Amino acid sequence: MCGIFAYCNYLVEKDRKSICDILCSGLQRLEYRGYDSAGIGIDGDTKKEVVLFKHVGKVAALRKHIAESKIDMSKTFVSQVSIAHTRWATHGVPSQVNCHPLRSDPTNEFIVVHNGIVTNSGELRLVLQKRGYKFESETDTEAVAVLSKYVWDSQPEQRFTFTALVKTVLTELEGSFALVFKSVHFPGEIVTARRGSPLLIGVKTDKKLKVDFVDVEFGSAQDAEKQLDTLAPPAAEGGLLAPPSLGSQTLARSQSRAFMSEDGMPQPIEFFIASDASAIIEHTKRVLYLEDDDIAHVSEGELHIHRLRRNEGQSAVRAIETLEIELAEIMKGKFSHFMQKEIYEQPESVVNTMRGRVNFDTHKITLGGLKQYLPIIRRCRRIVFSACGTSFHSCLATRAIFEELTEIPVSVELASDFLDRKCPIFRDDVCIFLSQSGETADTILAMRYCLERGALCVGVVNTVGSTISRETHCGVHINAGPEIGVASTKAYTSQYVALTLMAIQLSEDRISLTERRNSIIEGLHKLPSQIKQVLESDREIQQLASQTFRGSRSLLIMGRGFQYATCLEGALKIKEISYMHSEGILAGELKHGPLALIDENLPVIMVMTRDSLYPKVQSALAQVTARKGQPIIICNDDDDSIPANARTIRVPRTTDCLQGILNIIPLQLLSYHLAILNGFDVDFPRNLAKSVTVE
Ligand code: UD2
Ligand code: GLU
Ligand code: MG
Repeated sequence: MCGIFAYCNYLVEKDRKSICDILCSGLQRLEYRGYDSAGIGIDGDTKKEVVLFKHVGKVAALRKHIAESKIDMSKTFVSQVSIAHTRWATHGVPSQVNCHPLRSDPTNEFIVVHNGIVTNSGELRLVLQKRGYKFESETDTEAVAVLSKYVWDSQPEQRFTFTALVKTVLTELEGSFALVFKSVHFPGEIVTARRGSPLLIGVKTDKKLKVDFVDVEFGSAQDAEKQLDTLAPPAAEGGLLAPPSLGSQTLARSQSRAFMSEDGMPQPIEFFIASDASAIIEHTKRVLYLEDDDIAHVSEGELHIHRLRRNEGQSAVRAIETLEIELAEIMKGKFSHFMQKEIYEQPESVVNTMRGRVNFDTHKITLGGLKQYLPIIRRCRRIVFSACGTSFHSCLATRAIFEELTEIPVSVELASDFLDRKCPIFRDDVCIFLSQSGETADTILAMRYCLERGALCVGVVNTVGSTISRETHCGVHINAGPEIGVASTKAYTSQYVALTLMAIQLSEDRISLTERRNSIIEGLHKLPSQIKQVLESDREIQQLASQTFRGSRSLLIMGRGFQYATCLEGALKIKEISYMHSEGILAGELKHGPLALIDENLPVIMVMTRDSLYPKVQSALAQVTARKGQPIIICNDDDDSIPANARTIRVPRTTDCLQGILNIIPLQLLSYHLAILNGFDVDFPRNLAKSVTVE
């Protein structure tokens, strides 16, 4: 989820200080992505030695830590490889030992940096521990490092190539990752691989490269099967029993034509591996993007790309492209602002929230952090949610499904008001605290108040190691990845998903609700592709913003039931970044006051997706149109009972309790476009801070 950087020089002399500088500058270029700690792994004074430097906090602090060490900075290397990482913790708090590179053992035989989540690390860890391997960190990544050593140790003749070894390791991993491996057994070599997390390789030479692509080397189908067979038997211990085969040793070798010099002599070359181009562009503009399941091997000044097997219709080359973009452009990708980028990340971030927790085949949910506490939570007399802002809305959005599935009374509190009221809290209450940063002052105070009163306190946060994460009895990390834009978008949808998972898990002992739970899990399965579909209406929403709402002073958003939270959250987004007054209104409350505002001029959005309350929202619509209001209707794409002259925003249909995740996205986009039209700084709205650490 965070930043990777690696540097390989071949026949280009560098002293250790320059190498450390290149690594730290690379990491600094990745800082914008957000992170909590940083580290590097470089060659020691002998070929069989690797040295690690790690530090919690900023890269600047890591630099200082390196500068203060006793290591000889003037030592020169004609060829070497080194790796670096900025971490956004998902497994284990930010601490020096959890910081990457992670190592296989105290002698640093194998070291690894990793972005993403290895979901079966728990099982791998158990199997490896049984075989006598020791772990020192709490990370998922360490299992990858230790597994590398296990594979190495299991071949006494040690005839593995580095690539074959990593291939064997990769076949055992589940989850999503970008990985870079370095080993004392393979000095001067690096292997890197990706599955679901971006990686690219920059190439720098004085002479022009002969060709502008690299051949992909495929394992023969037979070979791949042989390898998978030997590892696959899902014996009691998870398939790690069989000795790993030599796999790709017999791979067909095609030359990487690009790196041969004209006269057949080795030529000086440098490679830069990174999770995004911002860290590479100052060194070279020539880059090659890896595809999922590619395994790249850098050694002796050559780059080889391997794959386990060839898939139908897959390209057999990777092009070396020339980047013509500016740094600022790379950081935000094709997006103009972080907020926009984060809105577009939602198909992936919701998957990260579910990763390793939802089994779509067996319809089973496992939130590791709650496991032990489920019986206590199920027995409680009520659930009290406390949160502020967007987090508060995610509680409101999921309150109904909590009540329906658990049949426990649920209240949702704004943390500041909860404290003002000195709300009575008892030992048999379960109090759930939501915060993206885990540092929201009001929510922390509410948590401490409940802790003092003996209630079970549960956290739902995006930041591992944050105050709420540490001080609650148990909880769930939403794993949405760092969010840079002040207006929360992907964290909201991830909180929503995490809370829904929690409600489902709490009710798993209720047989009568099995069908209901399964239909929600099916809905979760389709969510990422449906979010993508909603994002396709961006252009229309942009038009709507410029044609309909521009210059308006105020905007009302109405809905009810599951969609009340959508209205509040949509209105908050609009206020927050476009500075336009906006109000979310419960449609049931219309005739108790807000109807007085309606005329032909006031812009209104009605959230009217299909659920059991649809007829009631229809009647609210009638009340509004009867007052000459001309609402824009957010409705399902298959809904043909919307009045023909009404303007609509169409969204795909999902289970009622998940519909809010799809419905909020057009409103996020709308707020974004309104802010742009008004000329405001979307990522840093005036008067607001990303995490509100004061009361
Ligand atoms: C956890 C571990 C991971 C690994 C994995 C094995 C972390 C961050 N995650 O991931 O290391 O062992 O299990 O399957 O180390 N918690 C709170 N308050 C909060 C949020 C979380 O107390 O606000 C606790 C939670 O009860 C659990 C731990 O922190 O004990 C990790 O929570 P998680 O949601 O990351 O759990 P999981 O199972 O996904
Ligand atoms: N899951 C790994 C960890 O918690 C990697 C996180 C990242 O992508 O930075 O250490
Ligand atoms: Mg917030």
